[in-house]
Amino acid sequence: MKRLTTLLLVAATITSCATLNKEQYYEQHVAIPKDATIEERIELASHVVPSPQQLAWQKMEFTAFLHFGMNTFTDNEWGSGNDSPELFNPTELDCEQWVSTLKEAGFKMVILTAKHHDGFCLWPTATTEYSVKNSPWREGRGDVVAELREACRKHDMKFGVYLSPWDRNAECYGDSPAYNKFFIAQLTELLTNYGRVDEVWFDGACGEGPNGKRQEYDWVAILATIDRLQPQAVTAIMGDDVRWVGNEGGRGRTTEWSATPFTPQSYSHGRAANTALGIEEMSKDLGSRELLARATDIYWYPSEVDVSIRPGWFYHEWQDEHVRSLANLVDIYFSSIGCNSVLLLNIPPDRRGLIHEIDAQRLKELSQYVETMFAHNMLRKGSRAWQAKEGETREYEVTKGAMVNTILLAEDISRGQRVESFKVEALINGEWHYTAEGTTIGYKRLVRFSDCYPERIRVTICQSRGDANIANVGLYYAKPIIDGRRYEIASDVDTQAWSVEEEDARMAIDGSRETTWQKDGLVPLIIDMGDTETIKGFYYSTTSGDNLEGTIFKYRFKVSVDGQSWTECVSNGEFSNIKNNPIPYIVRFGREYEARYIMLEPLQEIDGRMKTTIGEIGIIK
Ligand code: FUL
Repeated sequence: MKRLTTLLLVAATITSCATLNKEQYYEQHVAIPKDATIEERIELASHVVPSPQQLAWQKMEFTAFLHFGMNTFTDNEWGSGNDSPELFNPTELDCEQWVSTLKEAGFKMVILTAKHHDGFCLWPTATTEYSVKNSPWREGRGDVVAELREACRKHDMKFGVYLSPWDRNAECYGDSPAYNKFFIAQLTELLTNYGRVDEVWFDGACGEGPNGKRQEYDWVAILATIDRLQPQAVTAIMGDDVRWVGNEGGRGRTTEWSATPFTPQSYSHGRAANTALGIEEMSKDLGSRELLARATDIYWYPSEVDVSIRPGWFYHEWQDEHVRSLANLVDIYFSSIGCNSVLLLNIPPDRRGLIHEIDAQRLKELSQYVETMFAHNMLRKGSRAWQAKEGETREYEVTKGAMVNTILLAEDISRGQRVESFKVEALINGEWHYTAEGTTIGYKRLVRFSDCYPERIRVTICQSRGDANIANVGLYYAKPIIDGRRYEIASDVDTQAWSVEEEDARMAIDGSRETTWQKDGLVPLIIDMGDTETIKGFYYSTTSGDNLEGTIFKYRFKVSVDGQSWTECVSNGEFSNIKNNPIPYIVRFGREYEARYIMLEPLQEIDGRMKTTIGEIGIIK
């Protein structure tokens, strides 16, 4: 881990066994001289390597997130910070059940939301009264962080903490120096009182404090605290070791460069440097030659795919039937671990304080699937190191009669990431057939292709930044999984009989979020349900596509029996986190309303644009 304070170029000279040439490597960062040619830039990029902490982190591959806290009990995704600590009361909390379930499923580390945006602390902190110590759970003497830490020690599981920088409860939030002090005090408690911590996760969400001012975080001091107290820990997202992949849907990039000009956002010049290059976390291209030609710095800043096993990050009972299917989780596995990323899969404990049976069962299925898939490498001598020149091909013998459909390729990233494209051919009945191709490899790349019975396989490194250091080639069979499930929510009242003023608004009530109603401006949608209904809530989905323009963030929901006088329903008025996680949102009012007419009135779009998009809207009875 290299922090701002030590962000000077650290060059390690090591000997490359195959060539005996001395090569210069740059741990975690290299500055590109202004007048460097493109060849020199590529050479530098290919010699940026991970820090030992980053390498150890990458090797874990499979890590777990545990979102648990006040939201578990209030059914929220983002709490307001005003919910009473009295509400936090898991009846059967058992961290050993969490850790043993996750351990059996093959996870190497767990990261707990020690504090989410609502500010409620899962440990009895001295910094605020808003914590477990004022809850009825264990009569105020409980400490979730300590219990989880102990379970991790017992089951030899690595442990990490999520500490939300955004805090909707702290009065000093927005008073930047005061809050930075408060936040560092919380971090210090977590990093001193609970033994070893291997990852510290700071998400990027940020709001205004009660004083209306935006909080300016002192990242230099925050990261220095980690460096001082837990130097082996990697810092994620608003840290400089681990980069957010750019979405919360489990989608990695097929071209994923760990050596990237993307500057960590926690560096004071981070945003400006990225804007100058026209890149952000979501950008498709974070490492091409074209980007290197314009870059000033290259970082080893590998990607982490964080995604929840359920639609939301926190446990909500209604989502029990929407736990991701095995097929979906396997796709996520291929698109994260199989795309040069670490997978951080969220499994939110429920109100009992247990990992729910459905989630536990799905994890079991996933680990069995992965275990079966990788049980037999059908290719001989794949783990023999191969220093491949650009254009070079290597042939491998395949186990006789084996049916295969997946290739695994791995680079020795301790010597940088270099492969830009590769292809795979299979010898079937004495003839070579094109089988698969890809761009980057990095730590690990998995590519699926149609089932076949090859006698031999040949891999060609088509384009590379210098010699590629191939550490492993494997050939496997991934069993197909039949799964036709799609995630839609159906309205509790049949929408066929509903009427809307404009014909295109039917798109918002046709039972599919693939079809959307879109308007310029923040335009309310009024629906006449035909009959008066007693309703308990509603749901809203934005489009299921990638362009989220018009997605509503803040809203008012109103009902009327005569279409003249309207009542605003009780709700928190925001589809929290919808920008990052654009799933259908269910809003429950906590009481009933009589309604014939309903109105969803947008107040703010996710990026402040004057546009409204409704993929689907429906009623909960
Ligand atoms: C986001 C948060 O807003 C979500 O609630 C969740 O914690 C996710 C992992 O990070 O930024």
